[in-house]
Amino acid sequence: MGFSFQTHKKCSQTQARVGVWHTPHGLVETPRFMPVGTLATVKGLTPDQLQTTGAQMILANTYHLHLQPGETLIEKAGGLHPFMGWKGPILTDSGGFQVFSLSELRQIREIGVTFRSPRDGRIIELTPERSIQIQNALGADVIMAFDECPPGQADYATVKAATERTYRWLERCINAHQRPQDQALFGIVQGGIYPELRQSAVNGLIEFDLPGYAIGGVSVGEDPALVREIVQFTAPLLPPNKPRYLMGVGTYREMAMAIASGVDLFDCVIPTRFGRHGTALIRGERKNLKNAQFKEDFTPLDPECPCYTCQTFTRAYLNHLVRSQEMLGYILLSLHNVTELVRFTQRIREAIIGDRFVEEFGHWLS
Ligand code: PRF
Ligand code: ZN
Repeated sequence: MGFSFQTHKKCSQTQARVGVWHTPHGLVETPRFMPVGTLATVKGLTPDQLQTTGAQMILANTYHLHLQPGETLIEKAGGLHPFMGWKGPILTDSGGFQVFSLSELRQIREIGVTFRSPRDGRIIELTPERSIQIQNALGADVIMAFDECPPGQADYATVKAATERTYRWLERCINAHQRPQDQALFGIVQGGIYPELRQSAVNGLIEFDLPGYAIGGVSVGEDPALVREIVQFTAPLLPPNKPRYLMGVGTYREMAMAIASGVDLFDCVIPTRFGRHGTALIRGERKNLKNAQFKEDFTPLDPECPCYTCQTFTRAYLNHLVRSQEMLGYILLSLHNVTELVRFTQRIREAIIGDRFVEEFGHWLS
């Protein structure tokens, strides 16, 4: 019932690898994109629809679920799985990152972070222990360490302090974790744009021999050209026999590049956020379905896409729905977009197996 990760195939030209990861709620075939279900719902999609996208593991957020409806209620429901009706694996993020991107009056101290609840103005404290306690109650298969992610432009001294604090917080997370048998605790590598800090963060993390490792602090406002360098430097430092997860990154180019560096898992809100804004992802491009050019376009979004949207509806119909602000339009686009990004990682997986990764996806790697 526990966790095991095997890599079955390595690319001969890059560090890309194909793996199978067993979790208490089923398999994750890597590399793979994970859709985001912040509030215990991947917005707009039922679990049945979500399953048809090829998604295996999905994400939820400690920060949001603690505020609403609260982990005590979810625990009473039997945990996130029965509460939301998703039978596959789930990962929860630890909350610190969301406090910093979403809350007011936030303060960070050695003990943890405090912030004002956007719901009722109450001051809330999240510590490493509290985050793990909440995640133990939520009951996801994978839980994340409570980390400090400084902004992308932070100077060396600031990032160094945050990276060292993240290490001390990891130790507190490990000590607080009550369910190591059925919940895998992942450590998070911080270190910003500084290779030497990334290296010392990795050295600290691997001491604990955790069941998986994440790369955090990427795509947080630093020069986008540096994302690639950081991931290329950091991913190969992580133990090869454990899953590697690049947090909050999910564009085509960044995923292809990260997979080439040996990353296995990704998450991003792009497919559902774009869906809600009437934008379709089609083979690497973004198309706004509101556009007049689709008004009389009686072809599917992508004739090769197996999703229900592409198998059933035309661009003209989607154009009509989006222009009329009908919710079905946003649902159908979200369904397609999630399918498209999961399928992108599935196609890469198949290409690695056939030793055609660089040949087929090389244009994303330059
Ligand atoms: N830490 C955590 N969650 C995250 C990040 C991080 O650094 C990022 C950065 N891309 C996204 N989500 N805990
Ligand atoms: Zn589709």
